[in-house]
Formats: sequence, C-alpha cells, structure tokens
Amino acid sequence: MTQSADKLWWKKASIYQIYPKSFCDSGAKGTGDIQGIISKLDYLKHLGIDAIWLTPIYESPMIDNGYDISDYYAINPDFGTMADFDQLLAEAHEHGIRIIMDIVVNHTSTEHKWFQSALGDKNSPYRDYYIWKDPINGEAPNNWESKFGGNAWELDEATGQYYLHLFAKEQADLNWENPKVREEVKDVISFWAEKGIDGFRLDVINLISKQQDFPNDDIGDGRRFYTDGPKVHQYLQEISEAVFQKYGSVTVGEMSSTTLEHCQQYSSLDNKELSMVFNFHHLKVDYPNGEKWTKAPFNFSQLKEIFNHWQTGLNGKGWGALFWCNHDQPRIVSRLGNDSEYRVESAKMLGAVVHMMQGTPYIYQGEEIGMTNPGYTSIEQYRDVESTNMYDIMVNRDKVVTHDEMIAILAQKSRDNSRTPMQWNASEFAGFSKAQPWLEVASNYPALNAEAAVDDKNSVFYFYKQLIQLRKDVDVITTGDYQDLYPEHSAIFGYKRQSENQTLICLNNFYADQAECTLPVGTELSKAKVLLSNYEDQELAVTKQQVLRPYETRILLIES
Ligand code: TEU
Repeated sequence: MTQSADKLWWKKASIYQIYPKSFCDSGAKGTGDIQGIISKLDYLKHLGIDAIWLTPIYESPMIDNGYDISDYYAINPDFGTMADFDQLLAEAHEHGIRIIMDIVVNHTSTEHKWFQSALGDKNSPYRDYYIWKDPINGEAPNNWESKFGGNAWELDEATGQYYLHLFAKEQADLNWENPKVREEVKDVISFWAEKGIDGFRLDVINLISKQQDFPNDDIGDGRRFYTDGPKVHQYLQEISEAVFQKYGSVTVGEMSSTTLEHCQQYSSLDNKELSMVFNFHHLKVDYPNGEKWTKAPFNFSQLKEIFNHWQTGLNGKGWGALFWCNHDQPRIVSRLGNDSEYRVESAKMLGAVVHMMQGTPYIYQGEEIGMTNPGYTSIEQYRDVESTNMYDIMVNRDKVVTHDEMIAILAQKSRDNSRTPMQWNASEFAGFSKAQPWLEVASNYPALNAEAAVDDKNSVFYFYKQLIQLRKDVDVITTGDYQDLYPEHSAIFGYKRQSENQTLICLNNFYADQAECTLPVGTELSKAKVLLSNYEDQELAVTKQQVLRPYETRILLIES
C-alpha cells in the first residue's frame, strides 16, 4: 500500500527530539515538564521544525528515565498531567508542529502491574507476558549479557525461575510470542493514536523477537539470537496493519545493531512495516573493535564508508533517520567536531553533513545551538544507569581501568553527556529551572545558550534554520542519489546528490587544518552557486579547486 504525498510529509520534514526531563522546568522541581515544553513552542516554531519526538513521559519509576514504563496509559506526575499533555498536543498542532511519541514495548518496568502479577506466581494470567526460564546447573539460563552490563537474567526467588532483561534488571522483556502481548501493544498504540498524536518512535523494536531456544553465545553477548529476530518482520507487519496504517501514523524504529538488508524491509516504500529507521553504525566509529567503553579517536574513513553504504543502500528501497545526537549519544560537536576553538564552525559543518543527505533529519535538543559535553570530573555527577553500572563493573568489580581512566571514558562516552539541562539563557541554572537541576548544567551556559543564539544571526541556530528550510526548497536533497566524491581523502567528507536537473555538492572539512579538493569533472562551474556555508566571507564564484578552511562546510547547487 503506497501513501499519498501528504502522508509522506516526513520526507521533507525535520524532527526535533525532546528529552523532557532535561528540556525545561516550568516550576522549581529541578526536572523538566510538559508545561515547560509548551512554553518553548514559539522557539521551536522559529527554528522551523515540523515535528517533536517526545521521549517517554508515561508512569515510570525512572530507573532508566522513562524507558521503564509502569503504566502506558498514564502520564508520569513528574512531567505533569494528561490535561497538560492534551494541551501540549493541541498547542503544538496550532503551531503547525506534529507530535511523535516514544513507545517502549520490548520491555516494561518491573513495577508494571503485569510484571507485579507475574512475579512469584507461575499461575498468574500475566506470567507469559514475560520470558521465564529455569536455571541451568543452578545458574542463569544462558550467558547473554545486559546492554547495561552484567547478565541478562534475574532470579525470581519464589518460583526459582529467571526472567530476561536485555537492559536493566528493572526492565523485563515482554514475550512477543504471546498473542495477548501483541494485542496489549495494539491497544496501547491505538489509545495514543486516538488522542490524535501523529506518530511513534519505537524503542529497540528490532529486539522483540527472540530465538526461542535461547542458546548460549560462545562468541558474543547474545545479541545475534534476538537482534532482527526470526519473527520481527511478522510482528511489525501485524502491528502496522492493525494500527499504524489505520491511523496514518508516521513511525520510526530504533534498530539496535541491525543490518541494511533488514532496514530495507523495515522501512520499505510499500509501508508494510515502518516509515523509517534509526541505525547507529555511524556512531560506532569511535568504538575500537566495537568496544564503547574505551577512550578513542574516531575513524574518519570508516565514517564515510558507513554513510555511503546506507545512503546508497536505502535509496529507492527504504528511508533512514539522519542524526548525530540523541539522549543516548554524546554531543556530536564534542565527539567529532571541535568544542573549543572551532565550536560554531564544526557544529554547523556537522549539521550540514547529515542535513544534505537523503532521509529525515532529527535534531536533538541543544544541538541547534551547538551544546557540548559537560566534562564532568567525578562519578557523583553522573545519573545514567548504564554509566554508573559500567563504572562499578569496570572500576570496582573487574578492575580493568582506574577511577581516573573511567572518568575520562565517561566524559567521552556517557549518555549523560547529552542529558545535561537545555541551556536557555545566562540566568542561574541556564534558565532551565528555578531549582538545582537533577543533572548539573554544563559550565559554558552563560555564553552558550538559546537566548544568545537567537540574538546572533551567525549562530548555529540560524544555520540549522537554513538547513531545515533548504530541505523544503531544494528537491534533490530528498530525491537525489548519493555519491561519495573523495572516499580516500584524509580530511574532506564530500558527497554529491544528483537528480534529473539538480546537482548538490556538500563539501566538509572535518579538521582544523586547511584542506583542498577538486570538484568532479563535468561540474558546470558557471551554473554553480553556494547555497550555504559556515564562513561568512564566502566567495561567490565557484572554482574547480576548492580550498576549505578549518571545519568549513560548503553546499553548492548546480541546476541544469
Ligand atoms: O536505546 C537502546 C540502545 O541501543 C542504547 O540504549 C544503547 O544500547 C545504550 O546506549 C548502550 O550503549 C533505547 C533508548 O534510546 C535508551 O534510552 C534506553 O535506555 C534503552 O533503549 C532501553 O529502553
């Protein structure tokens, strides 16, 4: 079933991700809330975004900041009330902004009433909503590891069985083999779709189908037995047909450790499963041998190869989410750019790199003003369950790194790097709250904040505003094919987008030294114009030899 053009609004849209706990506190709680989001809708309209992806705001004990849901039908009072949500939805729509809600149905909180009924009672009607296995030789059923460190099984003392948790032990995996679970999921999604929300982000949705013999993994952490699992497409087609297609919801699936082939099917243009997918391969180029918890530079040539693979692989077959940042990733300007001398230039360059590609760009709160990692120096400053677990495992349990080494690793890799309070202005706590925030504000907020950015026409904010508008105005960004122009270049990431009558060339110097490249043979220089650059004094004439200054980006358009 193909969708009509207006149903494909998201192909020219830019989506803004809000992590409500860190976005804006309307009161003096120290944590963000829904009324705080409502107060910033004018700011978001000014930026020009088309939709908001709201990370979970449902009832939750907040072990994993809302990704451990205890009631899918209620709003966490920390964020506000259902009336507040209804107001946000209405006012966002009045601003011409759609709302996409985050749905976490690979697992629930162990505080969920289903799990509470199942725990300790093999006869509970909800027992089979989760995955229980007998111990083997008195140990866990297999050697799968939690993505937050440690084993992926937790013992239920009363029944002597273990339950599976791919994430924290307070996040019990749902048993999607059980048709009652799938019906519950359809009911949850229908409830929110009936309220008029415009779409869903589906958390680790490619992990829902586990290989049913749950074998030990002799060569890895078990992910190969549940990632893109045996029935994942069947389940997604069932949910899509029952709900997503019925309501015309836009859907984006978070695909952990996935493949291009699966993503071509998840996001196939026949709309049988999802609208688009997040994959993370480009955000593992600073994971040497796939190891996240080590301090390492990024692999530039691998970064270009990965983008080439996915841009060419999805073109005409599927649709990707384009992003650098989210609530799980460090701030990109600190990670791949230069968050000191060239913070503004490199933040703009990195924005151009993804925004001129095919797909739907996602802007994570604060990315549009070039927010940086906070550079915490003590473990007490961290709150993320993954980060504190890994500190305990690596420093205290396994003793594979020293305290200082782990602090340096966390300063580069922790998810808290992106969860520091949004920096609104130069007042106390960066205008995020009137009370001490739940997570320390980055110390650079007095000069680095949204108010200063909106007052500065050369800020990252206005560069992002132009990128968002270019996607709407220049069709080749949406429809063109992709070619990496300089795969071997040690400093420049340059690519070409080509359609029938438009050629776009995006040149990006990823380093602080000047770099040169030659435009492709056949480029009609006389017809070439500079659409956008991050240096004000941009020469107007386009020459064959391109000399790029530190972190310079240059977007050229040739129209035949
Ligand atoms: O993330 C899943 C995921 O792949 C990342 O959390 C990654 O596994 C983690 O950063 C370890 O490197 C989703 C949500 O985005 C994340 O916030 C949740 O913690 C997780 O699922 C569990 O719901």
